[in-house]
Amino acid sequence: MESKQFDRQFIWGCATSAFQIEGGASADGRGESIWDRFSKKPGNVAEGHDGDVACDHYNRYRGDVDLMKELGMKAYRFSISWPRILPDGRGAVNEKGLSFYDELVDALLEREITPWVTLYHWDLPQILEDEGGWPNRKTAYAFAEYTEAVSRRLGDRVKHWITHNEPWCASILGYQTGEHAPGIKDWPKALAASHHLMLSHGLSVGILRRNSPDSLIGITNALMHVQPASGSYEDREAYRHLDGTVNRWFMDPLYRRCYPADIVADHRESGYISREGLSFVYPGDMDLIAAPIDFLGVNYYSRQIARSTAIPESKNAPRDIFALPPDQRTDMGWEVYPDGLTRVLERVHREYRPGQIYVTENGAAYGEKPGADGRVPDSRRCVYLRDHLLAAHSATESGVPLLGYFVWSLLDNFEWAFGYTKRFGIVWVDFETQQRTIKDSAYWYREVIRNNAVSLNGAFNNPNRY
Ligand code: IFM
Repeated sequence: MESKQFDRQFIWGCATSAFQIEGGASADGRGESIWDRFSKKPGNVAEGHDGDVACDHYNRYRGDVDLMKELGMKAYRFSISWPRILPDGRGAVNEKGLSFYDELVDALLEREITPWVTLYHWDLPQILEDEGGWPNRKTAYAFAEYTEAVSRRLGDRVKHWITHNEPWCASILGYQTGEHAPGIKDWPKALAASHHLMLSHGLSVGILRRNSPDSLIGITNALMHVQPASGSYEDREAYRHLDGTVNRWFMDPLYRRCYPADIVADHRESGYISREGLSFVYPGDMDLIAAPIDFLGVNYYSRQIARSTAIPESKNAPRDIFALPPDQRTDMGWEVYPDGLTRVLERVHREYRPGQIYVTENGAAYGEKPGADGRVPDSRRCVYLRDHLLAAHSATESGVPLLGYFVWSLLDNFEWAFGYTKRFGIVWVDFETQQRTIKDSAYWYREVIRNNAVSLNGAFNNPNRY
C-alpha cells in the first residue's frame, strides 16, 4: 500500500488545554478564571455547560497518561492553569497547584512522553480581568510573574514551551466579538489586548531562557488560509483585511518587529485607534516581542473565504464578511480543506522563516458515538486526519521545516462557547460516567505513529486491522 514516510525524528503527539479537560474548579486552592465566570452567565455557553468537572482530568490524569502511552504518543501538549498557580493572578504561589503539574510532568516522563507546556490557553485569573484584563498593560507583567513561577519549578524537566495559544482568539474573540470570555465587544480594547498578549510573550521568552536552559521556546498562532471569494476589488479588500487581522497582525510583530501598516491604517480609519497610531505600543515593546524564538506553533483547521458586500467608497463598511462553501463541513460548520494546511505552512516558511514549525493543533469535531459493540466508528475523522497529514507531508517536501504534529484533541472536551456539544477527541468521553473509549481514529493514529508514515488509502472501519 502506498504511503508517505515522515522524517525519523518527526514528533507525533496530541494536545489538550487546562480549562477544557481538568475540572477540579475549586480543588486545592485554584482561583476563579474568566471562563468560570463567563460560562456561569446564562446564554454564554451552549446548554449552560461549564468547566467545573469537564473530563475530570485533575483527578484522572494518571489514567489519561496511560491512555496516551497505549496510543503510542511521543509528546503531549497541555496547558497550565494560571489561576491554579497564582489564584490572585500574581503574588503568592499555590503550592498544590504547582504540584499537580509537577506530578503530571513526571508521569509523562516515566512513560517516555515528552511534555510540551503551553502557559496560556485562555484561562486568565478573573481577579486580573477585574483590574482590566488583557487591555491593561499590567496583565503582561503579571503573566511574566506567572511564567517565572512555573518555569522555576518545571524548567528542569520541561524542555518545550509555548507562551500563548492563539492570541487572536484570546484578544479578538474575547474582547471584540465577545463570543469568548470575558465577553467584551470593544475593538480598541481588543487591539490593546492583542498587543499586551504579544508583549507578555516577549517578556516570558527571556524568563524561560533563564529558568529552563536548553529548552525550545515558541508561540502558537491560529493561522487561517484566507482566499478572496472573487477577483473583485471588494473581495480582494475583504481578503486583505481578514488575512491582515487574523494572520499578519500576530505574525509580523514576531518576525518583523511591527504591526502590518495596512491594518493599522484600517483601524485608524475605523476610529479604533487614535490618529497618532498605536498608543499602547511603548518604546522597546516591539524588540521584546520579536525576541528570537526557536519555533512557531501553527494551529490549522479550515480556510476562510473573504467576501465583501461593502461598496468600496464606504470606508467603514463591514469587511469581515465571509461565507464558507456549503459542502464538506465538520460539526463546527468548518470547511474541510486540507490543501489550506500546505498553503499556510508554505507561506509561513516563505514569508517569516521560522527555524522550526510544529502543527500544534489540527483536528475535527464529529459526533460519532460508541456503538453496541463498543467501537466508535469515526471514519470521517480518520479521513480528515489522513488528508491533513498528507497535506503536512507535502509541505515538508517543498522544504518547510515542519518537525511535528499534535492532533487536537486527545479527549472530547469543553469546546468553549459550544460546551460539550462538539467532540474533537480521538477518545470518546462519557461526561456522565467519565468513561473513556478509544475511537477508531485513535487506533488509526497509533498506526501512523508506529509506522512514522501515512497510507494514502486504507479502510478506517475495521479496528482489527490495527
Ligand atoms: O478547542 C479549541 C482549542 O482550545 C483552540 N484551538 C481550536 C480548538 C477547536 O476549536
